[in-house]
Amino acid sequence: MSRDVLTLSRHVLQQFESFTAEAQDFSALLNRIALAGKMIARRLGQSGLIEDALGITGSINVQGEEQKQMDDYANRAFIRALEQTGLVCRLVSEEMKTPARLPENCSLSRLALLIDPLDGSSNIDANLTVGSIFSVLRPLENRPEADNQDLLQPGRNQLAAGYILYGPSTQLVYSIGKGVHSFTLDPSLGEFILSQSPIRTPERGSVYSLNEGYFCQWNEGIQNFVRYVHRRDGYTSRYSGALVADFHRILLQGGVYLYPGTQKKPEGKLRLMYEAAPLAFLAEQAGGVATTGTESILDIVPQSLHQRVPLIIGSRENVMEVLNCLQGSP
Ligand code: AHM
Ligand code: MG
Repeated sequence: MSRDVLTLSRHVLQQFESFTAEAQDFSALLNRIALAGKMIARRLGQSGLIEDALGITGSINVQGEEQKQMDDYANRAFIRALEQTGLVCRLVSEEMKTPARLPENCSLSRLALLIDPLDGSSNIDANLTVGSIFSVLRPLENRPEADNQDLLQPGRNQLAAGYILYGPSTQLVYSIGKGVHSFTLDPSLGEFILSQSPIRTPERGSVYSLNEGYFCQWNEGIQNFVRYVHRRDGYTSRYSGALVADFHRILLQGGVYLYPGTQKKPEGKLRLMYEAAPLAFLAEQAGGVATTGTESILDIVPQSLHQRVPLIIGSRENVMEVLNCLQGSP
């Protein structure tokens, strides 16, 4: 089939190489994730026109952050897209303290979906890029009443991971452990069509991406890295405030993204299970690296669903330069 009509669901089937029930389930699951992405993209596109699309809900989420109207909409879009599909039994979200249970799906599905429904939501009210991040795990228990401890698995156990980027076009990037592939939403067809496959991250890039406003709160190692890039020719700074957008640039063009811990918050800001781990899975699949500074993101065994973790992710050579600086030898 010609590349210009290779849809996401067809691509997932092709990745499995044989037409098994598992292949069909993953194809259907990616299709429903894509549906949530289309709903969110449509709402974002009209957000200046619709009442209650912008601003805050007045609620504080499990992270202790003000929930935006679009955070709430995006979370509900994922739940609605997955209800009564038989595809996902539990759904963990940045916006919900405890996972949503979809008991009607549990007799058919042994999968759990973990999401950051709207990443970078501080960008929304200024009409800037945001994203959604997802990760698929197989729970160790299959009872609807399981207490969710069985979801605390290292990122290497992910069966699939990806994100949707709501930029000038809407793109979906995913991996099932067979390389990284990107799709662009064709609004006239209402379909995500293959646009780049496979994606390989360059061994090094010129971009470093971190919020330098926290400079005084970082440890000496991270400060060393920032001083190093300021001294060295060939580095340029890019930081959008949306992890998905900053990571996407680095995935394609190389460089390094950092969200380190601070002296007050050594664990940093980003959540392990639905932000750092899925992006780490994609980074490694594309030939890149993701680490806390001391261990690989994908090796961490989570202690809790909403655990935070420092993140250094991107091209192999750039990440090595950060690690050298952390060890005191820039
Ligand atoms: P969010 O998921 O609540 O939007 O928070 C995560 C976001 C990332 O997208 C982004 O890289 C980071 O927070 C920005 O944080 P800061 O404003 O501290 O630089
Ligand atoms: Mg986020």
